[in-house]
Amino acid sequence: MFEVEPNPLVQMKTWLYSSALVWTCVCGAGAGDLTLWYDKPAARGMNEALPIGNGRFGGLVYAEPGQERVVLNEISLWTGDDKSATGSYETMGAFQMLGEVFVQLAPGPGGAGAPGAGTVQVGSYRRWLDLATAIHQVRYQAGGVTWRREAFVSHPGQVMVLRFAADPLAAHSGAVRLQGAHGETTRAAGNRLVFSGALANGLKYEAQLAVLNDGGTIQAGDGSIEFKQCNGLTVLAAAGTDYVPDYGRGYRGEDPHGMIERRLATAAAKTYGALRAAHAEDFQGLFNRMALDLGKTAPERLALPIGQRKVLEAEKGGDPELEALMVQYGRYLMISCSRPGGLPANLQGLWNDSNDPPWHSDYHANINIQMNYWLAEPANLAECHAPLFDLITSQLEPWRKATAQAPEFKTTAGPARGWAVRTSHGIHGDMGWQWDVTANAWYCQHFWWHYAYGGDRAWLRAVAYPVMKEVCQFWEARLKALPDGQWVVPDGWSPEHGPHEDGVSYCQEIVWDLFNNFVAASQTLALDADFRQRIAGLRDRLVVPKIGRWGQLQEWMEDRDDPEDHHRHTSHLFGVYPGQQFSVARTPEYAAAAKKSLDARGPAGDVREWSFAWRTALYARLHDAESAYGMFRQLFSERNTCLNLFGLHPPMQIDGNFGITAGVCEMLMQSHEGEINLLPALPAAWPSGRVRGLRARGGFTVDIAWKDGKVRSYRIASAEPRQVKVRVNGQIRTILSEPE
Ligand code: FUC
Repeated sequence: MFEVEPNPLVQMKTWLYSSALVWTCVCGAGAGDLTLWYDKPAARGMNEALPIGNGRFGGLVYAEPGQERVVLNEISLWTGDDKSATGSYETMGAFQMLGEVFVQLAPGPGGAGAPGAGTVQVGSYRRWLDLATAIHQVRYQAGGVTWRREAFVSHPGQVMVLRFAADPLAAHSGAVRLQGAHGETTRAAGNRLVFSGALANGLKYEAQLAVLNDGGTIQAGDGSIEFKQCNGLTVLAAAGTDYVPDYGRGYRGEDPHGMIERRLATAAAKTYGALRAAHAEDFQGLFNRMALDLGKTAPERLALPIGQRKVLEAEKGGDPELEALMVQYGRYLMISCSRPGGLPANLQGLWNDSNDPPWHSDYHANINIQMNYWLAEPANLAECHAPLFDLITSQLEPWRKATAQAPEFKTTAGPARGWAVRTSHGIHGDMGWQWDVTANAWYCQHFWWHYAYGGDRAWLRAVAYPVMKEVCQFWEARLKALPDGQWVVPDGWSPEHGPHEDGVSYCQEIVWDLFNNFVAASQTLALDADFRQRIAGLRDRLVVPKIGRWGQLQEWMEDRDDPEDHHRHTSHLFGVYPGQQFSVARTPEYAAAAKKSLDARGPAGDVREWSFAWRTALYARLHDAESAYGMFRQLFSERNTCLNLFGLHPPMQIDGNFGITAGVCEMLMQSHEGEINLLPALPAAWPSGRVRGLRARGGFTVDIAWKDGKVRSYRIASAEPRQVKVRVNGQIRTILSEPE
């Protein structure tokens, strides 16, 4: 722990030294700052219901008085198969909804906490999601009783848990129903409800509920479980499919039935308190690694429901606790929809109430899936990155076949070597729409990052390196030489913008990034010296984007950028972020040109929620703190986020939620230039604050406390003490990191 100025902030010192303890208190006691709360039930599911999940099994909770309704999702419930790897968007698979649970509570008094048909008045209604515990709660009064509910999805237990209770103790009567989204018949037996089925691609799936009552009685009805005069009720849900990430097995494994039975039986043998405690402990093991304080919000503002705070924040700012909450929401969502052993977050994360969602709720390779994972390493959730690597490696075989068959990739030497991917893909080797030809190289950036931040050499050698090498081989064969000896990516495309042609900046920058990272990887592992040299040579002769006639970073080789073009993509700025080819320190003229281009894109026009997240990160890399903050604030506007704070790209899209967390991490700390730069883009709106637990490349954990816009103390820790360069208030220091 380093004091920048001796002494003054004893408080901050305490905070940094005993950070775990202090933050437990802050998060626990002041749960208001990490709570999304509402005074009305959710009306429109994707926009208003609150998301819960354990990385694989998810729910959208409506919290209606008199009825709980939860949309169920299972992350591997996908249509599609590799016969559709032809590039037809229509035949590509789509992420499916699993079903819904309804728990209807009969109207009181003495019956339950429901309004019925106007028979019981409901008062003091409140529903909320506490990001610190990952537990959704509902509370309201009816018939002189306070009715309470809780809901969460346990990762250790692999079950969803819905709890119904009342204070003082009161009787619950009603019925639990389970409804599949594909016309299944639900069977009821004992305290269980179950439906199962198979999609047209043969994917088998099943969902089950177990109803556990405290007192009273329960009875299986016609596709429902009826409960009478129970003091409380716990509903457990489990679901699964027979999907396995293995092309060799046709992506099919064991029928999920046995596993679901085991999970429900294990959970049913535990008390509600034990399930809840195990869930919170597991979730907090990830969530509490990073804490953020951007300043205090006025109590009047803090007292408002999140919807009103969001409107005020968009209009006039001034709610730093909501801003910190938005950053932490990205982390909450990542932990809830992307865990080791599962599939990665798709366009809607894990939440979907349709069998025909926009863009199939697929994996979009030209910005969206990558943006989903920008936060994983810097926001200290490296484990959550794993599903992305597993999905990519599980698709390589069908992608190789499709690449070899594609006329686009035929060379005089025969079919292409390696693999490429189209703009959209599913989980069964299926792909749709156009080839996004440099997406293979962009995917490799994530493999490299995971090593660069975490330092696991064995993983680099066994998993990342072979993937990166194969993509380098693809590009070595595909690049085209210009008469002057420079190399271009032939026939590329700046996503969804302009013509297909050679030397598009987006493509040049992504391939540069791949080659640069590959050189570092092969040096680290001391492998393939000759190949490394060839790749380094190609990297150094790749056409570098030019600075154009109005001082902009050109999007194409020809200087045709229009300063009035407000397109949503900022693809040609990849080299600033998430790449690192251009930076303020190393290539100031390119940084200035990138800023020209970015300013011209502007906040209006053809912009989406994810555009603002990307622009926040870009301005942060360009050290333009106020513009970065301006872009971040846009996320609170009605056009960019829903009431439940999901990114709004109708009905919702999750990339902006993840991207904005990454963008703010870049505002607070950067580590791409061989140094750890503290507060490179701190806006005036955050004069004092603290962050604990950011991750920097090289395996460092970074805590910073600042006041009056200046770093006051910081701590850099790593597994082994190591020398590290730190830029503090503009000055470079070399320090020894502290043990973790
Ligand atoms: C990209 C974007 C769209 C949308 C889609 C899912 O193609 O251009 O805005 O986010 O992905």
